[in-house]
Amino acid sequence: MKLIIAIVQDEDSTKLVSKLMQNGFSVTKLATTGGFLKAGNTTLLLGVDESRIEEAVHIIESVCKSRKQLTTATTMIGGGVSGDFSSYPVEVTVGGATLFVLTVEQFMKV
Ligand code: 2BA
Repeated sequence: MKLIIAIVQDEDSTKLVSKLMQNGFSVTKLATTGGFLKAGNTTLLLGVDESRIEEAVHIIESVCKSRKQLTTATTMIGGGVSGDFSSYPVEVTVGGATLFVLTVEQFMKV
């Protein structure tokens, strides 16, 4: 068995969980926060038989869209001598999905 850890955007999570469940995958949904944007995202845990990894990844790919998001970057003005800072908007592309596929040593329900 493998464990897929999928970090997806909140906007895609409801549709993605429904589609995975309709196709017989078990899913645990966690509310998480991205370190860079400090904005909410969703992390899904899926215990998947090795033979169904491709199918799960295909479903995730079909639902999760990449989007542009604005964040703020800060820079020092005047080489930092005056201690002044200026903020400016920066556009980043987020997603579709960030996936980690791990080998599960043991799977038990007790
Ligand atoms: P965030 O950390 O909030 O990152 C959101 C988006 O900001 C990233 O999208 C990427 O486009 C950009 N970004 C992140 N770090 C950056 C940096 N140091 N400099 C410039 N731009 C940066 P994605 O790559 O699609 O990542 C979406 C979310 O997936 C991330 O949210 C984070 O929660 C997670 N993630 C991505 N890679 C990860 C990794 N290697 N380990 C753990 N979590 C990861």
